[in-house]
Amino acid sequence: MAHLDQLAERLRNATSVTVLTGAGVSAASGIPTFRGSGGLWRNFSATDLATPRAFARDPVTVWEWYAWRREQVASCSPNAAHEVLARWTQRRNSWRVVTQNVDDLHIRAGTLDLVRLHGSIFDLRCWNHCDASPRSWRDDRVPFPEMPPRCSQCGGLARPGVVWFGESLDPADVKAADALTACDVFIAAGTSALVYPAAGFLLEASAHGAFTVELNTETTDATGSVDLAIRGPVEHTLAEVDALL
Ligand code: BJW
Repeated sequence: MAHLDQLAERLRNATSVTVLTGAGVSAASGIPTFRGSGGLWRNFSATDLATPRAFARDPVTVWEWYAWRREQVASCSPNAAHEVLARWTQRRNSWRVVTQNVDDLHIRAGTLDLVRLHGSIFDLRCWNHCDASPRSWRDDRVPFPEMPPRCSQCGGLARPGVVWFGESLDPADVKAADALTACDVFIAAGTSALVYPAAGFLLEASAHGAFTVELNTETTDATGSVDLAIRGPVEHTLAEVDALL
């Protein structure tokens, strides 16, 4: 309780708050995390499938994985963590959320001005970068009428509109997230803090003088460097802290 009071006190005195979210925030909604025990799919490591190389080698298997995840996300609802964060962004201009999650649960909860570092599972892109198609387009049909889905302009393969390992994030998203590290309180919620550049934002916030917080069920590489680490399910922690504000 002392930790929750400490966080609530910091938040009450804060003008700007940035919350970086990861897969743990959607876990209570029923979406598996990447590196947890439920994060494996068939005989593959989830992170092995999230690469351009995997797609080039076997687009059907990669698309089956994404189609399965799209179905899962479509049947899930936002949980208390998404709802609290959405309310914070609605009530306070400078309280913002930056997410690594490709699901749309922050959006469905009503989060304003969300920065989506790793794209959206409901966006598609042309694998051949054809000139006729936009950079990405939304297609939330679940299931797809044909598998694998195709680019409607050139008829070639479409790919998921997400950021895979080895790919650059959208510079505008990185710039936006970077700017949000200059804040009073920076919270890393439900992320293993292993994947860059997202994992670096916590240290950047600390360098800017932010009070840094980790909300996680487990210890991570970031635990030793934050000002306050609160163990426990983020959906409970955020609901309890919100009630103290
Ligand atoms: C709970 C909970 C509950 C559970 N409550 N908690 C600098 C240094 C080293 C390496 C690099 C670097 N810069 C770039 C790299 C390479 C690479 C990288 O970071 N590799 C590391 C693994 C070392 N980064 C990239 O390639 C990035 N691109 C880039 O930087 O381009 C320039 C460049 C390229 C190459 C070389 C150098 C520069 C792109 C990264 C894209 C990541 N994409 C994915 C897939 C997205 C699509 C998809 O979803 O399919 O994004 S990988 C996957 O990991 C996904 C996630 O967003 C991301 C982060 O995972 P997250 O959210 O942290 O989830 P988990 O599962 O890891 O953790 C969940 C946590 O929740 C756990 O801690 C649980 O305990 C906790 N939890 N339930 C609270 N209820």
